[in-house]
Amino acid sequence: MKSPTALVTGVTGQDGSYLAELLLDKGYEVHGMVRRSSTETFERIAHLKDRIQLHLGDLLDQASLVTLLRDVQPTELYNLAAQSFVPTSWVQPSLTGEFTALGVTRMLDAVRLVDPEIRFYQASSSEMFGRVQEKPQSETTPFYPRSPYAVAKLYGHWITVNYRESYGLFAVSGILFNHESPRRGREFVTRKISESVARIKLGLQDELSLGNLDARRDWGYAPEYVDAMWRMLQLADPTDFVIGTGVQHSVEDFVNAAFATVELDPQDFMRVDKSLIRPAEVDTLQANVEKAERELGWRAATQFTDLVEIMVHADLEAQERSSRRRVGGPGTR
Ligand code: NAP
Ligand code: G4F
Repeated sequence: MKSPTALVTGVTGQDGSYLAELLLDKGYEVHGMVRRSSTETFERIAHLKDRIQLHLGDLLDQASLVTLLRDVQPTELYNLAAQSFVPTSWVQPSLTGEFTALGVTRMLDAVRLVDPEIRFYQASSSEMFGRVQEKPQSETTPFYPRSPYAVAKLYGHWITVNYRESYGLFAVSGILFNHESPRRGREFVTRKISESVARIKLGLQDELSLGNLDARRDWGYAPEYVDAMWRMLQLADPTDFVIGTGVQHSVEDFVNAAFATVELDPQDFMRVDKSLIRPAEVDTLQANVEKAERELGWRAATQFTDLVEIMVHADLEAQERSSRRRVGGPGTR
């Protein structure tokens, strides 16, 4: 029998790389959509390159999506591609809308036209809760987006629900709270902190500049979250889920835990940079994961302090590796 076939958009990103690993482990034939760029962005999937098949495609280009689905004939489609960095969405609001909002419609239309039996996962976000209307946030909490990114994600969420209801597609929206790992993009706050703390420990950097230290997030470990995505597509009927740990911490908590990992005092290195404060902030996010625990049998396993340690240790190793390639190598504070 032919193995199940999955297509992952955003396969070069944090989640795409972990999802590709998970699907390979489960015996899937795995295909990834990548967009053309003058330099390759395949660092996170370099170790998988002989086991997955990559295809050119872009969320901005409807024809490329239709052709891709015709060529790959997936049974499952995970739509993870997006402009995913919130601050950039104020600088490029229209482009963010094209990728992160209309890109979802283009993908759903491709499914509808090529093969409506394809099971479709949409990467929705807890940012949609924005100025939270209820604590903690569940699948029934009203939305109040606070950035062009969150507004675009909300469109992507509702168009997924709408195509499910209009055309009977097996289309689900996973409303995921922040999830992090050593593969997290360097501009997101957790990775910015873990990498800076590692560099400070090794004497390669003097200070860490951050914006709002009071923001609170529900941070989990990314490899566990891609398992929740897969579980959603195995259900008998399509339905949406909130995925998170149910526990929240502040940015300052993350800073303190990261410096504690390397036995340094944050007060000696921390600086607040007001230019990093956002035009409109999401102050607090915390997931209500009852539905996921009940219907998916999914629960976050990695605790906050373990996540911080995983990230700081990975960045220490990465910095030490690259320093060894430089003459002299690093010192240690
Ligand atoms: P990420 O690391 O930023 O990866 C984004 C991916 O999207 C990259 O592979 C990128 O390709 C691709 N992409 C961007 N624009 C594209 C376009 N026009 N056409 C094709 N591909 C495009 O994001 P992530 O953290 O893995 O998150 C995955 C998804 O989940 C995103 O949709 C994000 O918004 C959403 N989400 C993330 C979190 C989280 O905490 N991580 C929480 C909730 C929702 P390049 O390599 O070419 O740039
Ligand atoms: O790490 P962040 O940039 O993540 P944010 O904005 O919560 O968005 C991430 O999670 C969403 C899920 O809720 C995803 F949908 C989205 O794609 C992305 O993955 O910022 C977290 C918090 C913010 O409140 C921000 O103001 O950290 C605060 N912060 C303080 N100083 C900073 C900084 N954020 C960044 N990126 N850089 C700073 O220097």
